Formats: sequence, structure tokens, C-alpha cells
Amino acid sequence: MAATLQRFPRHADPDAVQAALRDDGAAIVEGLLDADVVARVNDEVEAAVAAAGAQPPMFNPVLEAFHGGQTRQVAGVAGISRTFATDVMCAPLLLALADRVLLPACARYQLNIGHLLQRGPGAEDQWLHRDEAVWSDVPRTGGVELQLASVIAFVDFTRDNGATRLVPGSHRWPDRALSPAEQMVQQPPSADAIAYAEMPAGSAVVYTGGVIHAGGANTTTIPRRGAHLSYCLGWLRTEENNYLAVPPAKAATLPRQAQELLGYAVYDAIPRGGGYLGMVRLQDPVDLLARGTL
Ligand SMILES: O=C(O)CCC(=O)C(=O)O
Ligand SMILES: [Fe+2]
Repeated sequence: MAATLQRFPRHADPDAVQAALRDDGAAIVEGLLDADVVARVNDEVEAAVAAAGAQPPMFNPVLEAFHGGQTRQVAGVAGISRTFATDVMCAPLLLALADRVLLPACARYQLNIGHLLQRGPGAEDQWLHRDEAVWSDVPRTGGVELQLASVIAFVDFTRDNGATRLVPGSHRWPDRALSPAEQMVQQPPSADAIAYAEMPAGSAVVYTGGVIHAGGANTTTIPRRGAHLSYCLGWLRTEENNYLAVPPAKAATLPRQAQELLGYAVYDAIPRGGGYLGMVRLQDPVDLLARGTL
């Protein structure tokens, strides 16, 4: 018997989803996106997905191995698909969860990465990992979550076509306190500890950065198109350089909330007794963007 995750509708009480995140580290939100949003994103990314087959190798071959040779990757999706930047990245339930998970440890959170991952036929199981390992040098201090992540289905996710695999409760395992390198040599989770995020297109599996998970093997002929969308504390370096992925001229065409999430807003922790990060010419860049003077 495989492990399971709690499932919620899009209009669920965010507190209830947060409770599931606290217990299991992960939860499924069915119907997070309307069918027309799914269709528009699919349309807007199509050319980039087609071009992804001919991309130069990644800067570090380990990353090719991490996603596997059959996976088409498109980074910077917020700069490619306006619908992704507005309706997906700013989805109210995702932000309500980010408020709850991340604001206790920051004055503002930000987009960490918006990454399309199309696991093609023949893709093998991805390595099980914790996403927070990217910040391997941040000391693990009790209870502070660095990240709220999601994988959003842009086709139906099934166990056979590569649905994300997650290990509920693994955010509470003691090995989380080890360095990422030490975690790699721990005993892998047993098969029955793994839950499969089977869900219809437009649904998402949401999880915190300490949960062990990975993409699944695709034994079908259908490419599994998903988006890895995650937010992190506003004082961390982001996985993707979002200012370059969505440069000012493009960011200026987006709503202010999207600009803020992309990192254009100053990080102002002065009311919390701290300082500020990310100003330009002594101003808040998001205001300069609004005035057309960035
Ligand atoms: O593609 C998936 O289902 C998971 C991807 C993932 O875990 C990652 O990119 O960190
Ligand atoms: Fe991951």
C-alpha cells in the first residue's frame, strides 16, 4: 500500500491546507487552475518547450542527470507566459499558503523558480531529494521553513506518466538536519512510504522544502508536463535569477503583485527591527518601475 496525501479543493480554507502541510509536509490541491488557464499556459509555452529539445547542455552536468535526458526544461516561465506570471504565480491559495509558511521568517517572500518540466516517454525516476538542499549553507534552525514549493500539472498526472513522488512526514525525519551530502548516503525511503501525486491537469501538489520527493518514471507515450513553482524567504538568493529572466521592460507589463514576487520590491525589514535589501538609487525598484524610471 502506497502512502497517500490529503486532497483539497481550490477554495479550501488555507488554514486546513496549512495543517496538512504541517502534518505531512505536502498536500494536493485539486482544480487550483481553471481549464482555460491551463490551456492558455500550455499554448504560451509551446514554442519554448519545442525549442527546449535543442538547448545547449546545462552549466553543470549534474543538473542534466538530476532531471534526466528525457526531460525538457524551460526556465523563466514567468517571462515567457503572461498567464503563468499572473494566474499561476499569483494564484490566491498558493499565496495564502506562502503567507502562512514563509512570513514568520521574512518581511516578504519571493519567487524562487518557475520552471517547466516535461518528463517525456522513457524518463526514469528522478533522484529523491529535498528542495531546500539548494541552500546547503544556511544553518538548519528549528522550525524555519525556507521554501514553499509546488508541482502543478499541465496534463493529467498519473503514476505511469511520471507523477511527482513524495514521502509524507519526511520533513520531520532527523536526517533533515544533516548536510545535503550526508543526506544522500542515508537509507532510501521504502516503496510504501512514497505517495504519488496523481491529479488532473490544473491541480498542484504543494510541499515544503524539507519533504523528500522526486519526479516519477514515464512509462507511457504521453509527455508529462508540469511546472515546478516555488517561493522562498525574501532574504535568500533565488534558484533562478528572476530579474534577468523577467527584465524590467517585461516586468513593467505585469501587475504589481507579479513584479513584487519577481523580486522587484525592496525587502524592507526595518519595521521588524532589521534593515533593507534590494534597493536601487535609494528607492524601491517596484515604485521606479511604476513611474517608468527604473
Ligand atoms: O518533476 C517533478 O515532478 C519534480 C521536480 C523536482 O522535484 C525538482 O525539480 O526539484
Ligand atoms: Fe524537487
